[in-house]
Amino acid sequence: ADLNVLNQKDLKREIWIPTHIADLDKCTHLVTKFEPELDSDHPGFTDMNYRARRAQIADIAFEYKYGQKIPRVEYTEDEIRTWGHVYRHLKELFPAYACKEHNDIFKLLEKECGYSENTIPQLEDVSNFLKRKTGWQLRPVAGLLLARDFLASLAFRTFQCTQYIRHGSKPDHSPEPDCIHELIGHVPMLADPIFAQFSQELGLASLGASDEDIERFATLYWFTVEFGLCKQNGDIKAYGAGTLSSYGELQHAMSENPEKKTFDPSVTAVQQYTDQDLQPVYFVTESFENMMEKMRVYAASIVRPYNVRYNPYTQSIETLDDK
Ligand code: NLE
Ligand code: FE2
Repeated sequence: ADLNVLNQKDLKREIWIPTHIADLDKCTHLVTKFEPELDSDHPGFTDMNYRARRAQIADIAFEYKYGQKIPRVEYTEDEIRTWGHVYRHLKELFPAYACKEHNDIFKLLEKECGYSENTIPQLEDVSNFLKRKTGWQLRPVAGLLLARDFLASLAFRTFQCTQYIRHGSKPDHSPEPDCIHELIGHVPMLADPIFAQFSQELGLASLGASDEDIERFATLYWFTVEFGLCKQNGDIKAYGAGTLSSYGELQHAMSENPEKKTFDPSVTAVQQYTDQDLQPVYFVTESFENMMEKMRVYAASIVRPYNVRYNPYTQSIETLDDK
């Protein structure tokens, strides 16, 4: 048994991990899924203007290097109309359905960061807002990333953030991320100190993990950061970005239809999920602190060749061999 553990440790030591925040320039491997170019079910598949626009915005991400300012996008009237439509619908639902943290920070974003129905905020401005609040920052990404790359960026308090917007013909729900999802779903939560910490720890736990464990961490990410629900004053509220950026999904999640289970990392990590459509199952947590405690216990049970910690002064990962 000892020999097995040793072999496993040696093997995993060979998994490359980013050790400085600039290494995230190399963590940009895309998964080609749900793209308008390739997926005939995508609402933009037959819309050549939309596809050209997506390619144009993707180029910003392909050229981006750590430390640069995120180039601004001048959004078209059509794009702003789509944004405004979703924004209005979501804003009507947030007071009753979003968690307190999201509601509070959303108001702050309207006050301090130019969020409104008529303006799609620029990633550079939002990134600077996040830096001030929790030390998180954004970097532009062209689409869905490999789970290993995406999770690794979280370890550096860096969120890989799409900049294009969903097709205007299907605003209520999108299976792929877009700037509505990132800016309205993720950004408010990343500005909350506890949630910011939770998200980074999930990223740190993933560094150097086996492919099987990456799959489990990605599933945990899915049922927390993307689609998590929490209890607040006896009511169930949404904190997951996938739910908070889709008025179709938010109404669905709050209805009696989907199944709601108690968050438990060892159960949640292996729950099947769909990334195509509305979720049939959600996990509910008592509090973010509680969720973070449970995740720490789970992460400590994973076999890795080393422990890691983040050094915020050098923006580097330090590996600790005393595991
Ligand atoms: N379903 C979400 C939305 O429509 O905003 C996006 C989820 C991305 C994982
Ligand atoms: Fe997301």
